[in-house]
Amino acid sequence: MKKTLIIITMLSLALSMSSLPVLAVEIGVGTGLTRDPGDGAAPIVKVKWEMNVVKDGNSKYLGTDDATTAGAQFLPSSQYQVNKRIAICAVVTDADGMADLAGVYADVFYPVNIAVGEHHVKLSSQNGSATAGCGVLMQEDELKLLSTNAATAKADGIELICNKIRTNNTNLPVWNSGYDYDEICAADGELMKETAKVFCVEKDLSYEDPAGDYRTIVMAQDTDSLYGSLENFFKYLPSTAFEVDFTSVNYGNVKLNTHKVVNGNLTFSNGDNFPTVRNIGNTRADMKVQQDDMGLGQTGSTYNVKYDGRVGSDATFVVYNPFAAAKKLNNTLDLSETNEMDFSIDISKFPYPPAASYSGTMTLTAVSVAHLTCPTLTRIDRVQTGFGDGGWAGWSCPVGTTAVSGGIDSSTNPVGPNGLAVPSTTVGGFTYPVYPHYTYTFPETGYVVQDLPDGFGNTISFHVDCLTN
Ligand SMILES: [Ca+2]
Ligand SMILES: [Ca+2]
Ligand SMILES: [Ca+2]
Ligand SMILES: [Ca+2]
Repeated sequence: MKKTLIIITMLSLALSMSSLPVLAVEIGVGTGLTRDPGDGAAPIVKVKWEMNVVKDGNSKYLGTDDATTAGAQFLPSSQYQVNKRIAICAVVTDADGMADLAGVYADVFYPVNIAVGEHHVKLSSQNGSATAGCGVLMQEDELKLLSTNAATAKADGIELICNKIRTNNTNLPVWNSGYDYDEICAADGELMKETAKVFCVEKDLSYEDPAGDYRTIVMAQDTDSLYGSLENFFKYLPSTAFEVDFTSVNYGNVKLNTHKVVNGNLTFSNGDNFPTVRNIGNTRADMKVQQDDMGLGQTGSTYNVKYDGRVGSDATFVVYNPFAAAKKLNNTLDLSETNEMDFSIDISKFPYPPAASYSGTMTLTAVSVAHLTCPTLTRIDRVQTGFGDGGWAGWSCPVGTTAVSGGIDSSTNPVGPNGLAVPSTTVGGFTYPVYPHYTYTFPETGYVVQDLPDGFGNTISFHVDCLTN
């Protein structure tokens, strides 16, 4: 009986399938679920830290970082496209047993309010967000057991946190409340009993990731979807560094009182005779230059030669005199930016007797410049009373910001056309910048509203969102 039933069911299924219409369009289907709250105990991240990936002669982590300050600090490589690799580690336990642990993860976030600029390129591993900087998620990684060798796993974990780090870098870790070295390293403690274990993952910061404080959350999840977490910040220490593709600047044939310019280019290629500089640190940088008189001497107290230079063909030249203090050049190099350096010379007098050629020394240095900041969005709410029928009103964004969105929040009568007052937009037949009630002066932008012509006046509440430029 049962067998017959199954056959019939299968037949009807086959029939109904063959009669299904062929759909030529996509259908969006909503999906949903609720997380099983589970029972049992949540995992606990007892302690976490970040460290260098440097190892001892036995291929075991040394547990170091790059500054003695509490917590983890790291120096960038200050070398073009050479990453800084760090390890993120944690001691995790679950009262239901280590087998109940489903996974341990680390989320690293870029520093807040630091924009990376247009030249920054993310590593392929930094796939947590579409963008970089401004506090977004850099990436999530899964931590694995420090050692998969059952024979040494316990000893390896104890050696790292209870010996190397506790002894040599004791202020490195951040502790969950109620835990410390005495607790986890006790002779009858959880590491010894293997009811807690050390998990680690290695990840890369790029040479150009901005100096700053990186929020790091370690999260442990168990099979009941219960989780415990612990977060801190590690610091990517600032290093201002640059490299150039030239070891000399040859001004060539120079005539008296003739401003002679040596142009750079955007191609970083050693010895291409077109000066190029690139930022290989993790701060923004201004170039500074200092130069001797190339043996051209003085007339009275005035040098017979002066120079100028700039970074980028959009920049204004800055003049510098021989032996003067290092002069800062325009413009600032953003993170990992490559740009040309243009130099020029202007000789007002050749000393007598003139030589056939002159040579001297130029010294280039760089100084750090504050990071770019992130755009912020501010909403302005406006209640406009006393609209005549069909009347207009609007509101502007503050100087330094641009209107990016807006809308009507409420009104006492029907509202007519309304929209952003920004270049290339039209609202109610009027195109920016001229509206019946007001003419904007670029770069001023805002939001404009017309009452609907229907025989009634109005009170209209609207808002405009202003983004910093
Ligand atoms: Ca559990
Ligand atoms: Ca430290
Ligand atoms: Ca070049
Ligand atoms: Ca009206």
